Amino acid sequence: MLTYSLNGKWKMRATNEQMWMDASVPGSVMNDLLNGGEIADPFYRDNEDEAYEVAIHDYEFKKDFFITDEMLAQDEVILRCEGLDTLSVVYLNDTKIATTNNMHRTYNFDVKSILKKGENNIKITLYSPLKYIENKQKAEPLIGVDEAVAGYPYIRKAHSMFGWDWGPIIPDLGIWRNITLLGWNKARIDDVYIKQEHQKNSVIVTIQSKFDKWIDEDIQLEVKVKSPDGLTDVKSIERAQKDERIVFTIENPQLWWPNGYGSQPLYQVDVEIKESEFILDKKTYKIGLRTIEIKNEPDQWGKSFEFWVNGISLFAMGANYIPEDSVVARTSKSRTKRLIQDCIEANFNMIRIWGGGYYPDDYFYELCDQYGLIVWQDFMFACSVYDLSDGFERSVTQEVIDNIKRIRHHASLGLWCGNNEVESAWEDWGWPRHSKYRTDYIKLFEIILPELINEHDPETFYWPSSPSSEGSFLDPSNPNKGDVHYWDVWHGLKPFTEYRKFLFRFCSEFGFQSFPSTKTIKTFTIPEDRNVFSYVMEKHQKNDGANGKILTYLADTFLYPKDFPSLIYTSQILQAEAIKYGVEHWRRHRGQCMGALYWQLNDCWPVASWSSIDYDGRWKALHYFTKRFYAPILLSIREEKDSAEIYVTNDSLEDVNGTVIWKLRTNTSKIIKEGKIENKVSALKAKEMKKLSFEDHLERRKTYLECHLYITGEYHSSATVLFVQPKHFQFLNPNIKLNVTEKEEAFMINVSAENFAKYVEMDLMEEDCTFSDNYFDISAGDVKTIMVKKDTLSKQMNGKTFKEQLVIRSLFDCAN
Ligand code: BMA
Repeated sequence: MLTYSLNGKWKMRATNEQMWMDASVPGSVMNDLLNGGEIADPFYRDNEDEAYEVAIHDYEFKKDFFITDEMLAQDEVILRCEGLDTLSVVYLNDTKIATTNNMHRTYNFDVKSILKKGENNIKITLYSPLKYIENKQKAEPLIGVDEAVAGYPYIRKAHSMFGWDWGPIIPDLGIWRNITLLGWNKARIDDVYIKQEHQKNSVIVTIQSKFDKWIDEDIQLEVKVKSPDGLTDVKSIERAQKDERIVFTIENPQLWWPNGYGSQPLYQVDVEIKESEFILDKKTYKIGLRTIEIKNEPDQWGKSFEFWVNGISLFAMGANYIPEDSVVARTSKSRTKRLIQDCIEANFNMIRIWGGGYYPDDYFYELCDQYGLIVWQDFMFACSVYDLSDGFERSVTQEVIDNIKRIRHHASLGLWCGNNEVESAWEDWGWPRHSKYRTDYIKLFEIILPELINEHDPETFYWPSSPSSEGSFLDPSNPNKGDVHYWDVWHGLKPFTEYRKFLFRFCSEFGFQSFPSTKTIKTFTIPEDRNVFSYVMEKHQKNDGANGKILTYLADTFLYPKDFPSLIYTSQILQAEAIKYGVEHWRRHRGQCMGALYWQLNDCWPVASWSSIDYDGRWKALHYFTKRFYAPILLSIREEKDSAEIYVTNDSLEDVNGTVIWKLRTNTSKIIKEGKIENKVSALKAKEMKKLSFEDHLERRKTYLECHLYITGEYHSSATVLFVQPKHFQFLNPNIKLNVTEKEEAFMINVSAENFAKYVEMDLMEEDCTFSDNYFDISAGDVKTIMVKKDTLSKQMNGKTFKEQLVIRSLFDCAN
């Protein structure tokens, strides 16, 4: 096979302009305009408005390239476009070769007869998505979310590019993925499907390969399977037919496990077609040997929704993923890698790719395979009504086939889901019951998509919508069946104590907003903007009135913050406490509830949102809390007015002996009462260790309960609870002390306090780093050691020592 990449330098201009400017592919118009200094950064202050102007125009991209005889001599030559965003016409040597309308598709165009020896040129015209949807919407309006430009459901382009309740309106356009010429001689591999059948101590792996050939001679098919230890097994067929199955039996397989349950060994599968030792075409896949099943069965509570991996029930822990950047060309492998590593660091075992963005790149799934993150993959439909015209149906059918075939072999792929919130929207959002569109819904998500899954990836479970109970508009938000999106806390303004009223079977969305980190805010504001109700701060808040909502919740919980940074900090603590409240409750009921995926992991620009990591990659308090509340073994306290139930949830594969040492303490950390509880906690179970009653001892406003968990004698983790809202607790000045020592690869920080300190935050003045723990509580007399690995430091320390850069505060400091 011959490959000729057309990525790299191109020229670009608006069709109403004369001058061509430099462009880079993969990329986009916005990206090129930014690089060329033609527009200001759309993420800065209120520059977003200018982005809209950009997308009103049509653009053309062009490139000259050189073709050799060798390429022309191939039997087949195609132009492969892995991402055209979105409405395009493609010309090769001034001949129109295609019209496209779906950014999610991979297009292959036969170009053999159009290419010529020597100089060739390609031109791609991209038409304004805004003009297109405006016209469509005028003719026949379709319902969608209010924050996005009306008419977006008409175009197969990431919905959130038109705006969302966390995203700016930047409907960029361009050649957003690889563009390549591919040539084959004699034969080429068309499709490879890998199937696993798990038996007692072996896995039967069937590799089904289809190929095309243009010669009469025999073609040899060779398949190699390389184990994680490097042992290779080879099988071949001398006179291969166009559709062949080769079967390997792998004895004593090394199973792939999600993070927290085991390791992630990967096997490599190489498929080659040859003619007398000459390789004509080759494809390589990395696979993991595992089973993933979803138990969705009637039981005493309703209908379960549980992931089972290799026969083990898994409590799903993770978050919802949205596109990483509103200017897609600014994403990078290294940023994605860091994000996935941050998930692992916070003990995730699952990530849900939300249906309003785009299908991630291959490397996203490769990282999930490598680190053990199960992918819940939505198809790209969300919160809207769709008109299943013939053209739309053809386009999404091909989109779905392209993406199933691209993604299906990944070990991490756990589930395909039809859409985000379309079924529940039809039932709960008061949409007019338009029967043609309701029928279209059933046809697309309950007939066409499951049939396509059945044909191309029958091993993977298909779920019609998130949330759903049984499909077919049958009570999709039923708390006792299937998955649930729970938004009464936040959108419904209910207090987060409300989470405890529900034992959902699987909560695939629930969330709470906070502001991004102060350092991130500084990147898009000038000092006068730094007030949460300023024009610029409200511009960077896409959920209507939500800065006020944060303050409403804050008023219930904390004292009025003394300054802007204190408000940012308390907003993050509030968010972290809210999500922790829900997750700990659901994990205490492992069995009935089997998953919690909070909304949302990341941001696509600097914004106030539900994310736990902000656009600049900074961990909010929530991400540090997540690391604790998603720990495989979790100590949690269910406090009531004057009592507390102590729980240990064991999501490891071993039974453990847990010892909890508890201390009821005053605000000076003086111990009022203490005790020890010992109990065995079985693998994959939650246990109430003990209920403590404190009626006689509780001076509520200055008493807290602290628990330390030891597993087989070794310290594991701690937790504290108050018995009043923090705003009413009588905190004393903790006078926190730090002692820093430098080791070869890390800084060690010993933290101590004179009185009880809550939510101790550590930060560096200018730089960034990851702390081994943050936003923790500390009692007087204790020393807590925090580690900062030097390789997590963002850059040089500007002449200051690490200690000089270190800043610390606790809740006490925010109002004093
Ligand atoms: C969920 C998501 C998104 C939305 C989020 C916050 O419903 O599916 O559509 O951004 O809530 O409102």
